[in-house]
Amino acid sequence: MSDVKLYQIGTFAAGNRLMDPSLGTEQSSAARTNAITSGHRACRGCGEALGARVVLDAAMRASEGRMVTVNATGCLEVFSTPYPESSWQVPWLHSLFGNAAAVASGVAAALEAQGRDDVRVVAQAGDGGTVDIGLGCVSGMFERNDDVLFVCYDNQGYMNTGVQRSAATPPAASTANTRAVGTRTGNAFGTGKSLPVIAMAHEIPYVATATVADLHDLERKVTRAMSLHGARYLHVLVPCPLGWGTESADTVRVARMAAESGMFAVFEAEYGDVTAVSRIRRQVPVADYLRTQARFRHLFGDPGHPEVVERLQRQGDRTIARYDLLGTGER
Ligand SMILES: Cc1ncc(C[n+]2csc(CCOP(=O)(O)OP(=O)(O)O)c2C)c(N)n1
Ligand code: SF4
Repeated sequence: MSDVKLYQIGTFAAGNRLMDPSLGTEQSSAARTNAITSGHRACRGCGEALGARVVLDAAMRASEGRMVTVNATGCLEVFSTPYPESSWQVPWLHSLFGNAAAVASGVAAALEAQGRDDVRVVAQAGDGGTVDIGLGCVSGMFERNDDVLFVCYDNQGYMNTGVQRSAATPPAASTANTRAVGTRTGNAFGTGKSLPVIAMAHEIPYVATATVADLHDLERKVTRAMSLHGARYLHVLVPCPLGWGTESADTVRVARMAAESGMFAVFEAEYGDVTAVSRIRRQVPVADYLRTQARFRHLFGDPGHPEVVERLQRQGDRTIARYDLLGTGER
């Protein structure tokens, strides 16, 4: 007889229920909230699925399950709700691609009109639905200080529709509409925008960034955001194996390298001022981070584009200095 292997794949999986609770992971605790169930159709190793699960589980715990989620069109919506199924265990509304913030503001206003202050509102969208088509609605929500936590899952492109560039796509990345062909080196430098910085400019109560490499940090930031009222913004870096050309098993490692190379700053801000940063423990050369991803492959061919890699290294160095990520105090 062959050995029976038990895998820890989710709270209610048979393997987890048969194990002694003291041996199980936190995920296997029956008391753990479970906002999104397994069985959805995200790609293997999808950072967005991992990020959304951790964010919504933490929000569910913080609100004791009394919450409404508004979800923009994008991968997260598509892979979690193939009609007539749904993976969501929380009240969940699908908005248009660009108006999740406006719909969430409407839900918050309706709750206020009903005199309900016990139900919290969380909006979520990809980077396209946040930094591009959603920007006006997001900015309006910030400006009015509506009582909504808006979460952007930043996979640095329009993944749902076939990996097109967004304003969060890094320079030199090859995407469906910034192809690296011939002398072209992918997405142009000097384009795009930082939504966390734009959110801070609105001086809203809370802005934070995080990655799926540090799930405790992500949970803590959701809990902090849920303890506050008014407009709050959380920007989570979520590697996309399909769009980035990374190995499915490397999602967490790639997210960690993004932070440790300075290509993604992890910090918190309140009312427009940075209040905390996650220091880089072991700095990683930007080239090592880029090499993990096929979307930057053209930079390392023969002859490759060492001048572009150097420019990206300078960008990482600037971010490290701006947020003092090495703790040297040099800005
Ligand atoms: C007005 C409008 N234009 C285009 C689309 C098609 N569309 C659906 S999702 C999407 C891209 C989503 O990208 P993003 O928000 O970054 O989320 P991701 O899929 O990467 O998670 C696009 C272009 C649409 N639904 N509505
Ligand atoms: S395309 Fe990317 S974001 Fe979409 S489900 Fe696959 S891994 Fe996740």
